[in-house]
Amino acid sequence: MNILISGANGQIGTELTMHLFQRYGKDSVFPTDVREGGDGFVSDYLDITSRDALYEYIRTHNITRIYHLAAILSGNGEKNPLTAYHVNMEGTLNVLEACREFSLERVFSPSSIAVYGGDAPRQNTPEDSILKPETMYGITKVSSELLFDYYHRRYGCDVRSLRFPGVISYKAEPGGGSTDFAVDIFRQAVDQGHYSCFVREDSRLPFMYMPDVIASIDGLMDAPQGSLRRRTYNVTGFSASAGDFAREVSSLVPGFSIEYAPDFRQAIVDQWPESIDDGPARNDWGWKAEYDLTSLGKDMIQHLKSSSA
Ligand code: AKB
Repeated sequence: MNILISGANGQIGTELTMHLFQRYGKDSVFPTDVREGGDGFVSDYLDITSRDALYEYIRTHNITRIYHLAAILSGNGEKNPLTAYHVNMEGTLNVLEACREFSLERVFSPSSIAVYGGDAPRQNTPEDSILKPETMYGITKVSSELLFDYYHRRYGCDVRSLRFPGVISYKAEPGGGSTDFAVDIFRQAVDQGHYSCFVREDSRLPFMYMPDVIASIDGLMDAPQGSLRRRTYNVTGFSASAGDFAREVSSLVPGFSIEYAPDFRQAIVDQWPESIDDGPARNDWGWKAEYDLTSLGKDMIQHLKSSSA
């Protein structure tokens, strides 16, 4: 198997690349991105919005599987809606067309809680709720989910997706999402002892720690086709408010202080569920998160302190 990763230098890509190196061997994994960077590896330049460039790369490296992570997230998407539309929609369509044309064995691409809008229930939200997002990012993610269903139904493409909540990790920084406060708070606590939070204290959202994110991707991608009853599954770890994070950080970093200065991202998170139902993922392929806020908090602070020492 030869694996292409798009968006390999991003928050999930950085850790997924290292994980897939270990699992499948470095010679079988091809990290790509349009950005410089990459922690522990060098990515090839690949603009996923160019179908010609993608096809050329697939032919050259005999790619058989794609993890398509490249996307503009919710916060940056509201600053540049047309760029978000272009990157997210063209990228997804090119990957799906590649899956069909090259008969790829399997494709993974993340979706997001951003598919929900204010009309969906905010507690324990199931997959098949009303999906009327108000951000460009959310609109592209709903459209991508529908395209995954279409390519599977019409062409038999094995495309799989997970609706992630806010993702928390200490290695690569998140890139312009509205849940980034839950990462920034740990980083700023260790660096400055203070954090100015861009959402209100009572803003409560679902989250997942990176080891669980990687485990969920493996779990879905390893699941036998026959066990899957849908293309896109909700997955979640725990739900917490900005105030819960602040209390957790205070217990780990003496003297930590926080102020709340909501900006445009407040309106985005106000549309998103406080918790989501991941029952179908548990039932169909045995998904179960390991980390909660307490175990994640300890691990984050320990790693951030040792890397800043
Ligand atoms: C964002 O905040 O945009 C992302 C997401 C929830 O998909 N972290």
